[in-house]
Amino acid sequence: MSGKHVRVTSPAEPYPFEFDSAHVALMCIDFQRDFVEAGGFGESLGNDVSTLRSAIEPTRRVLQTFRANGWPVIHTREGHREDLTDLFPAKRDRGNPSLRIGDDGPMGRLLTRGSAGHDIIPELSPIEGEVVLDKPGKGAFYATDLETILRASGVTHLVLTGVTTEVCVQSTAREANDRGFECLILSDCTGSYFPEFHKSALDMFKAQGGIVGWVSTSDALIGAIEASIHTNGEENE
Ligand code: TIU
Repeated sequence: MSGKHVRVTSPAEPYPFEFDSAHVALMCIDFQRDFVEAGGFGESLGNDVSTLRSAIEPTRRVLQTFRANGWPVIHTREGHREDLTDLFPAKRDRGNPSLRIGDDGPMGRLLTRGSAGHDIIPELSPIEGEVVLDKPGKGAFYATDLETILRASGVTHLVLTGVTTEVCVQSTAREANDRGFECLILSDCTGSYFPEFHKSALDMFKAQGGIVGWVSTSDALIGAIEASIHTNGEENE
């Protein structure tokens, strides 16, 4: 492990979220041009993609905090092999869309690895040493080696950011919860094409005493991290 080692207690709902920095990772889920920018997969489904942009700046600040402390970051990208052999017909044809995954759009082939739309937006680009995980489904554990990566590095607590709240973020958080990981979703670092779904997904997540996990904000988490580092941080090599 490298970086600052502290215990952090972040204000959260339904009650504070505690973690040891030696066992935490930040997940940035599917911040891809295909979902966030005009001309991508999200817009091809009829969505107003501008609703997701508010999540970018708070996520950038959380990312900066994790990087400054040397804590792990995992980026995910939803998409498919160029030959589409990992694309179920059920996913390709759902909703009888005019453009399908793999078809050409303004940013290249929709939701297809290697196309410009599949890239992570420049504001949140991964840097050297960060995991970039390609996934064919909504949940980041399905058909990937995410669980192996997390267990191999001793991660037990996840801070989740990304898009969209009720689709890939929620699916990933539920998969993580069933595998015994403690999950905190940052409400301002996630976004949905449907504001009411964003709210409902987070309400469901934290209800019943945190039945799936915790919800907080970027400011609350960053403030708690900075306070912990200030009072009792130790430098590790
Ligand atoms: N359509 C939608 O809201 N989301 C997705 O298709 N994928 C993700 O959430 N990444």
